[in-house]
Amino acid sequence: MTLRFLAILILSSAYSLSARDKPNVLFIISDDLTATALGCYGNKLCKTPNIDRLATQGTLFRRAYCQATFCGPSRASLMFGYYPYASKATGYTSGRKEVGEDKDSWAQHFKKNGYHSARISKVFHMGVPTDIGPGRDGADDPASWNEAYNSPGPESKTPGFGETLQDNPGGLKKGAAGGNRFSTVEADGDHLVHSDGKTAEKAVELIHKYKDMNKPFFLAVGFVRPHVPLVAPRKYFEPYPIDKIVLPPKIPNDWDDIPMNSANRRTSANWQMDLIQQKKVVRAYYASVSFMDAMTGKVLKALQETGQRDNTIVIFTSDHGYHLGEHDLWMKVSIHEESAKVPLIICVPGKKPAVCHSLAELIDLYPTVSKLCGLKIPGNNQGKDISGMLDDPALKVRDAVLSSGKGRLLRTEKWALLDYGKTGELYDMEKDPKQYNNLINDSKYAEVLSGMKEKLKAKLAEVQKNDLGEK
Ligand SMILES: [Ca+2]
Repeated sequence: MTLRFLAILILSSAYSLSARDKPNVLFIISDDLTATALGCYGNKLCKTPNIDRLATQGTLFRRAYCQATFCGPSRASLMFGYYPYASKATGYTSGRKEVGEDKDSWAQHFKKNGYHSARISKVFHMGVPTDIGPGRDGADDPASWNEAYNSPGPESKTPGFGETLQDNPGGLKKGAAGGNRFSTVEADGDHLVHSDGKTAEKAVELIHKYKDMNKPFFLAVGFVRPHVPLVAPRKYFEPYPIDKIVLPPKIPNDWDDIPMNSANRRTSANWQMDLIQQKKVVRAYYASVSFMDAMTGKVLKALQETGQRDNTIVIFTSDHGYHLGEHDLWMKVSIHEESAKVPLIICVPGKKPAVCHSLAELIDLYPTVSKLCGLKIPGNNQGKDISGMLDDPALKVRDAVLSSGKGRLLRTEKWALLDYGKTGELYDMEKDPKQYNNLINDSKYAEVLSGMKEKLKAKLAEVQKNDLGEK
């Protein structure tokens, strides 16, 4: 062996060692999952043992918010690191055409910096069930990945006991109707019948394959449940008989101070859902969440079994929250608390488990995980590095969070301003966390209101000023 060859051998093994020394990243994103359905956020009925266990191993963020309360724009925002107000990525899009070819997505940033990047199922936007049925790419961004897989599933056509719970008075129409609505199927067969079952198995396969790879991985795993249709193997429905389901309280005159012109119209009345149908929706939602939790458990188990748990950062979240009957509201798009808040767990090997009450945004994931892996944070990224909160959960990086949907939400620790232009809602989140008492027309709070409006105006101006070009 010549000296020159020996030198190359030593150098190349040193190089691969330093690349392999970086932690892997496993990013798990559920679809339409509200924090209120998870045990680790206080739900006493819905069974989520795997996510709850992950929460005890990492940092659980109790005040994390999405930047848009529906799929496409929220995912484009968190994957590219721009507010929808800045990128204008607000529709059925990955965000790529809006931000341009010269900007790197979060996954692409890792791919360009020595990581093997892979996607399974819905990470950028996909229509559920329209893209999931045939297993299409949806609004994917191919430049983000070294490899990508879709997980087709039969959705509302899954064999089993199906029902349509929305716009079906008296349940006269039998079976689960297709489309984006409250249809449910207590499905025959095992997890592999379903998109999320296939997603979990593919993730397990890749995690085993990556064990001996000479570079770290960035693996993004997208589960589509509990997005409608609410379809899961039958056994996941069994812990939730109808008489165990408790709906949020029906408050008399709750809607008297919610502006009719702006709020979400997805109400029990507009969708003609009686009390039993409402409870059946919650039951099927919980079954879907428990199924998704079990699939999450399979992926985490593979990480453990291959000995990679100790060098992998695990992130679990959802693209936005969801209403399960609060104010008689359902689904997303609303900017009330249950719809704008997201579950967020970041688990970094070697860091102490914690619960963090400081404000955080999904847009912060890109810079934070870059920092944790020793990668440069792109200068034009609009998220903030919140990695310091993992060492000190009392640390505050943001004094307010910004979200959007039907209107704009500015949320500080104490106040929530839901702004619809000419109308709005103002809540004292310390005294009224369920948002029953809109203070916007109460003269006692005029000063608070003008302060929050100024703050929102300044924040919007700040994020819109960024032309995405600053480096
Ligand atoms: Ca979604």
